[in-house]
Amino acid sequence: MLSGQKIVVVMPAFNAARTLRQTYDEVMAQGIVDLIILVDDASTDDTVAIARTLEHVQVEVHPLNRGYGGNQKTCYRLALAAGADIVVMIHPDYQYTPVLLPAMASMVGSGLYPCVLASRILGGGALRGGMPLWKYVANRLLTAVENLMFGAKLSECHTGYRAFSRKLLERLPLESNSDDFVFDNQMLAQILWLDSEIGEITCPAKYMPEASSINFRRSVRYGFGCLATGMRFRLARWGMAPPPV
Ligand SMILES: Nc1nc2c(ncn2[C@@H]2O[C@H](COP(=O)(O)OP(=O)(O)OP(=O)(O)O)[C@@H](O)[C@H]2O)c(=O)[nH]1
Ligand SMILES: [Mg+2]
Repeated sequence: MLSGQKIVVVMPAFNAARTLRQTYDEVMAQGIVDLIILVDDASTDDTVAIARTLEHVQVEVHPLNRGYGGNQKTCYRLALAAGADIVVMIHPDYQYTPVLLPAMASMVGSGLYPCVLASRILGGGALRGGMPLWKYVANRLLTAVENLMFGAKLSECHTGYRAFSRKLLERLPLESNSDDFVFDNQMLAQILWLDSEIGEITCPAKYMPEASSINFRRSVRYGFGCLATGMRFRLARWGMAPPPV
């Protein structure tokens, strides 16, 4: 709880056995989290077995792999059903620090920002944390192009550490989004379309061997998906495509 608001952390998990416990321990150590919802996307390791041993964790298992976006659809649906006032998504691969949870949740809880993104670009956390140079350059270029199309000024559109208010989540037609990684980008486009305020906070990044990292082929597909998302948004602004919400 934070100022009487229920805080639910969602973790879209896929083969996160090696990093789950560490992420969990730090999330709970923040002392504000009421419930963690871990959705397992048909992992082939011990993710589910480990998750089931953890207190305050609701575990949901997809019998078949649906993808990162499909996983998040389940995460947000269950978080709303659990009565969350504030939902924070954090990857269970320990790439983002749970220490920022109270800061992000209070930015949402204050009512100022219905959406808060933890940026690895603001403050230079990405390169310091070992983000491969090609990913960094692609991130900056894609973000620049998308800012133009969205009419936004975000430092990065690609962080996987995000907090949302219940009210905002209830307004987003998330089920219509992709089941793949581009889900994150489509969700952002929907939030921007609603003219919702987005807060950003500096965040360190951590690239270590245990962390899950999207490979080159899927990154390329994700990149083109982002460009398509930006283009559709711009066409919608011009009245030449259906709006994202
Ligand atoms: N549901 C689902 N989740 C996945 C899949 N692949 C990865 N994930 C999860 O999605 C999260 C992000 O995936 P990553 O591959 O680390 O991608 P990323 O963090 O956006 O990119 P990097 O900066 O390269 O690490 C991780 O928590 C994974 O557990 C998948 O096929 N299905
Ligand atoms: Mg990762």
